Amino acid sequence: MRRAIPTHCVVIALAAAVLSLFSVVLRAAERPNVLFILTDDQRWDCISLNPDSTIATPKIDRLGHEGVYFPNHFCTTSLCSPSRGSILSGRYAHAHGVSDNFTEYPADMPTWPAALQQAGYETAYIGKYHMGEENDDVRGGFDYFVTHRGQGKYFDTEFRFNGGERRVVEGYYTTVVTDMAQDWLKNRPGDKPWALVLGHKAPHSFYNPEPQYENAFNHVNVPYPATAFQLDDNDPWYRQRLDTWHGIYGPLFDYRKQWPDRSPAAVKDFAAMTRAYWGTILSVDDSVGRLYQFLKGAGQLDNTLIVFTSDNGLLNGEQGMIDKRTAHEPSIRVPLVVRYPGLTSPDKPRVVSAMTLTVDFAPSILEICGAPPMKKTHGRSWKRLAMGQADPQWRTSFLYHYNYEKQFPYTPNVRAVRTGEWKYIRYPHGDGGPDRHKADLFHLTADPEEVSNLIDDPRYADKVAELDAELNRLLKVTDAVPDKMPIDEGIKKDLPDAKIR
Ligand SMILES: [Ca+2]
Repeated sequence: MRRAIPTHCVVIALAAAVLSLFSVVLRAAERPNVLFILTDDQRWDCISLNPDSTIATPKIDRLGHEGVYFPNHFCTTSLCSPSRGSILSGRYAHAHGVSDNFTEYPADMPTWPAALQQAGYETAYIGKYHMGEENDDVRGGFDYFVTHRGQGKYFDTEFRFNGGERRVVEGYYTTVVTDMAQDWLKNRPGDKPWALVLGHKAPHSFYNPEPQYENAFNHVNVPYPATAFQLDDNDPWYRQRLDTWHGIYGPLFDYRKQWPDRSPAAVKDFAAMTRAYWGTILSVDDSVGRLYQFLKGAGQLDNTLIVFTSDNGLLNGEQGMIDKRTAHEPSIRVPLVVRYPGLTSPDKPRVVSAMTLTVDFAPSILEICGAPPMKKTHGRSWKRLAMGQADPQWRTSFLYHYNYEKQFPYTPNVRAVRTGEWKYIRYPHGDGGPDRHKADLFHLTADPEEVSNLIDDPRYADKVAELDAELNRLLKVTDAVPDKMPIDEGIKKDLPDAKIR
């Protein structure tokens, strides 16, 4: 005959079990691992959480279906190295000092991985780092560091391992760095929490998809965007750019051999380029799926903060432009998806529509990991937003800036303010005198494709004055005054040096 267990014993046992479970959850919640996946030049509408996406990215989407999707995430400078500097430091480019693609990240500038390392994390960087064009040395803040010089290649890149030997690793870049990430996670000594930044080359130009995805989009018709032909109310520099390295009639990263070509038939080159760009992202999606399964198998999926994002967006023909750098939406909008059950339960996914920025990563990640915040950052932690709590102090506007590059003379200096409804873009000459290019004013909620420049319409004079004052305020609060920038030497037809393309 079974003996009845006294009720109070059951209650005590249950309470103990709940407490122990609670403490496990609490420990995990305090010190999650961090997997930060950083792609290069991926547009915000090239993940299928975005309903306008042509491509399907089910593995990236799954992070959002089990976590938090930020559809209004932006970079503060749409250029690789300055943006990467902002992602690591939480500061605007003028404050961290990486002002172009040839500048090293200052050795004494704090980073969130270094802050986690100091807080007891084991840290690693694997893949494209790209601050300091030819430097593949180990950088501060990382216990393990694998990178390469320059942009890397889609096939057979020469990597340098922890500052030691350089070795060509055969295979497709995206697959190779995913293998390296898994190897590091498998063979890591000790039981510290870890933080790994995985830097992809994809989908950066020149686009070379994996053979299995070379023809994945052959069936998709790819016309020029309508906005490419609606430039009458913009400053002449827009039209001067059309035939250049960064223009829609230009060489399109070698997809067009004879250029400029303004004939309608030349759209075939544009289509081929676009399909290749999309193809490279399919391999990134596979990589995300592999890492997800790996973490799941290792029992680490739910105590890891997974962040999927990119350094900047990409203009793919919009406004007649190829590449990035300008303040237009396709250039500054970036995907951001986060999965961590400490923020939201996987069965309660969340969409956070607030405007988030690259400079928010440092404060957000450190707060989620329970590490002390860094000083002098310009961003804000979105932890509360990701947990579904209101943050009445959240920004309603932000500063975007870009400095003219002699090496890429296709974009003027840019100083812009974006709100939820408006965007105002100035193109200062750089000598402190009056602007020589006409500004842009776009009413984003009515005109999301930025077709109508309202700057000359007297009905919006008050709005321009208001946004100009807000731009000046934002420059001040981000420590950008005096606002130094190069002299704008104009839009040029010259090709950039072959080594830095
Ligand atoms: Ca980039």
